[in-house]
This record gives sequence, C-alpha cells and structure tokens, in this order.
Amino acid sequence: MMRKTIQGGDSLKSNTLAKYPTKVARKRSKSILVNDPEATSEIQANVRTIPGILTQRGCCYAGCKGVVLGPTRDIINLTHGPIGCGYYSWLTRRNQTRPGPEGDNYMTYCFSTDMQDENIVFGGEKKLRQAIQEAYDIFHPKAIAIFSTCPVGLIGDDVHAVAREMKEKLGINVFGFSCEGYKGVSQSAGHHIANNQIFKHVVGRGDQEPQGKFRINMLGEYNIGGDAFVIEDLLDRCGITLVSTFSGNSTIDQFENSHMADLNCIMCHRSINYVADMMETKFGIPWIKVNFIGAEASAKSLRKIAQYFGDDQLTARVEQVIEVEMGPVKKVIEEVKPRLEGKKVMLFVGGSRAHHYQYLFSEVGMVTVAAGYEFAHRDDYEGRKVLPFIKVDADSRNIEELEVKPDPERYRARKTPEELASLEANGFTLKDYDGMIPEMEPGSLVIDDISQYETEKLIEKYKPAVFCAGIKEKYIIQKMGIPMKQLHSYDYGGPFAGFRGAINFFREIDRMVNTRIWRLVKAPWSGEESDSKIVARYVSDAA
Ligand code: CFM
Repeated sequence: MMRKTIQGGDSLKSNTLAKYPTKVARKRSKSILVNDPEATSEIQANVRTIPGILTQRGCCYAGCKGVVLGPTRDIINLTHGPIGCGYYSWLTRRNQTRPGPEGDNYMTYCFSTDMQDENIVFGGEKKLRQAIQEAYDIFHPKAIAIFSTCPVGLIGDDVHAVAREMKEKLGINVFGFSCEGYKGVSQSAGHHIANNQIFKHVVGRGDQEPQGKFRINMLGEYNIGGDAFVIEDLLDRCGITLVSTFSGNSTIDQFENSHMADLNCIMCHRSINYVADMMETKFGIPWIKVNFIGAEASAKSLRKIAQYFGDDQLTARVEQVIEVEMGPVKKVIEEVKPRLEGKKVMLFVGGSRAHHYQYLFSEVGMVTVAAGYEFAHRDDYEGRKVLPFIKVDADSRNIEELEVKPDPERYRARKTPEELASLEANGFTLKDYDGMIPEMEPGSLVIDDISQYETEKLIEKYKPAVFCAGIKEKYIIQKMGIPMKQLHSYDYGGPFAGFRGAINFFREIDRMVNTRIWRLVKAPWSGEESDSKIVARYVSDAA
C-alpha cells in the first residue's frame, strides 16, 4: 500500500495542548503522538485519566461483567451492588446469542442484589446469599457468577467466601469477581480480573473431547451485532471445529472443554490475551492473532489457521470459501469506492476496534487520519515487543497475576519443535501482535484516552467524513455536522465481521458519508438555525 503523509498533526497537537494548564499539557502530550513509522515511538497508555477531563472510558466492573462474561448465555450474572450498576449494564452492549435446543438463556434478565443503605451499613453478604438462593430456586442454572461493584469493596463484603459456601450448598459452580468499578484505571482491569477467574474456576473442568480434526478456540470475539454468527458459519464451511468462543454466543460447557482445542485464535488482544497465555502454559495450546474485521483480513486469518494445521485438504477448502465470499465483496467495493476513496476517517474506540476497523476503511480507499484506544496498553499500540519495557505502576500491580504451571496430566505440546521451526521459517508468527501504530499513515495522530476537547479540535481541523466512537460522543459529533458511527454497539447495524459483514459495513458507510443531511444541520451552539425547510425537503426527497 502506498503511504501518504498526513499534514498538520504537529501544529494541531501543540495548539490543543496550549489550552491546557501546564501540568495537564505535559501529561497529555505523552499520550498524543504524531506517527512517524521510521522512528520508535512510545505512547503513554493505561494510566489514570486526569481529573476534570471528559474521558470515553468505562469502569472495571463494566470490563468484567459486561465485556468478558456478558455474552455467555447460561451463567447467571448476578451484580452485587446498587441497582443502577446492574440495570445500566443490562443488554446495552448488543451482544447476541442463539440459545439452541437446551434453551438456557439468562441474558435477557437483569440480576442484582439491589443493595440498600442498610446493607452498606450492616454488610451485604446475607442479601447476596439470599439472592443466589433465589436465582437458583427459580432457574436451576449450571453456574452463577457474582460481580462486585464499588460499595462492595468499600464495605468489605467477601463475595468469594459467599461463593464457596453457596457452591457447596447448591452443588453448582458459583464464583465471584472482585471487579469493583474503581479497580484499575479503566475497564481493562476488569478484563484481566475476568480472565483470571474464568481460568481458575471454569476452563479445563470439562472432559468432552471435541469432534473434528482442526479444533480451535476463538478468543476475544463477543458477538456484537451478530459478528460471531458470521465467523461460526465461515469456520464451519471451512471444516474447522470451533470448540469455544470467549465469549460471543458461548456456553459454560464450551469454556470448560476449551482446553482440548489445538489452537487459540485471538481477535481482541486487549481483553483476552491473559487467557491465551495461561492456556498455553497450562495446556500447551499455542495462540495466534487473527482479525475477522475486513474482507482481506478475514481471508488472511483463515489462511493463517489453515497454515497452522498444514493440511492440504483444509487449505483447499479455505481457498474455496474465500473465493466464493470475495466475489460479492469485490462487486460492492467497485460500486462504493468511487464515492468514498480519499475521504477521512477518525476512530476512537475501546482497545482493539480502533485498529481493526481501519482495515475495512482502507478496503474502500478511506484514510484514517487519527485513531486511538480508550483503555488499551502500549503493546496494543506498539506491538508485543514492548512488553518487557512496560512500567508496572501501582494501579496494575493491584490486579492479581496468576502463577500458572504446566498441568502434569493434561499438558500436551500441539506441535513438535521442528514443526514450529518450519512454521516460523515460512513467516508464520505465533504469539505476536504488532499493534496499531506500525500500520498507520505517517503524520496521522495517535491519541490515547482522547478527551472531549481534543475530539472537537480534531474535528474542526480535519473535518472527517465519518467519526467512529461510542454513544457518549455520538450526539456532540453529529451536532457538529459530522456523521458518527458507533463501533461499540454498531448503532442498530451489523454484523460487520467476515465477508458478509464487510458488505454491510461498506453499504452503511456509503450511506452515511454520502448523504447531505449532516451538512444541513447547524449545531445549537453555533447561533445559526438549521434550515428546517431544507432538511424537511431533503428528507421527503429521500423518502
Ligand atoms: Fe475488545 Fe470488544 Fe474492543 Fe473491549 Fe469494549 Fe466492545 Fe470495544 Mo465497546 S472487548 S477492547 S471492552 S473488541 S465493549 S466488544 S466495542 S470498548 S473496541
């Protein structure tokens, strides 16, 4: 790909920082990078947000309960805390599921202990015990998971002791998470805590040997807007057995048997790399980074999986599937590219999508002029090569690092050292992720934990054709006359994964970028009135 230098980053950075108090400017300057692919650039990430700054971030509880465990349908997810925490994390992430013949699906329920002032004063353990019993009596689930909210940590309820007691009493799996909202600096801490507990209490408890010759787990795919359904279908048509997905459209049985897969494929590196590393150490399953966002990226990922297994029949089948899928994708690209090529995009999302979605945009010729994560770590920006150099600060030290050893009976090396060497000699990389920065254009801006103020300055300067972020940013950006695509929930759209998803995405972006409607809207604070007659005429024309 030809690389074009994007102009103006340096002056934008200095002008934006100039408005901050000196200390804030000094701190923020380390998290704003003008990309220079020739230099080794270091970005500050995974540090506390400066008080007073409007951040996009969420809390630790959200990362644990909502993100990692949320998409699993047959574990009762019980929030121990005031009702708001459970209520506002209920079904808002658009992770979907298909309950299948056994039918257990608790996703549509909101379970909470509904803590009151009285429980804060006298303790909430009794109420938690009652809530677990009540949930068990009504639903008889296979497992109950307890999620701690801020007050639980502050008053010192021992959710783990209650979990042990109720596990014994009920004879089902009950486990707790110390994922109080304030732990760590963002939802990233919640991912780590979730990974630890799911590894300790669930992974490896099953003994159902999965069928099939090519058995994989998909890690860090959460079935937002139906993405996992597309990937499941693709793998199935290639003859690849999906033992477990962490955790889109998953069940607890799948997690329990996941240690019998022969390869772990990581989609979202940020949220789940811990499980991959621990499974490798304990059970001998190697992991690779894949990405099913983008048609080319999907093809590349399927080929990578086939290369790992090194089976001619599998390779042929994968090629066949890619060929069939690519036809319609190319047609749509041909149609929309002339209308989208060269247009500017900005993405400020989470801990992996701000990178992955750049592939989709580049397939239709759009240019990412600025991107950043909310809560990723330096390795998600600069690649895993920087892992040994990341400073572990007090906030990260707060989160437990499990000590994992090879399982004396169940560890099984999936490849011989010779097989591994030959894979590597053919350019195959195991256990690696290069991060977002090396793939971005020179001069583009990389900004970690972007503030609302910085967002506005970016938009004023570059006037992008589309801005990607989340619900908190959406309406301010639209009021500035810029189409805004939510990449967390996908608004009401999706799936966007795989080839079929790419087509959906291209069509949606084409519609958003090429409608004139946003240019006719004037922000309420601009002092100008929107021309309601024009807007009305436009809407009726379009209808
Ligand atoms: Fe991974 Fe995610 Fe993301 Fe994430 Fe998330 Fe999400 Fe996200 Mo919202 S696990 S890091 S914590 S890909 S909920 S499905 S969209 S911020 S970029």
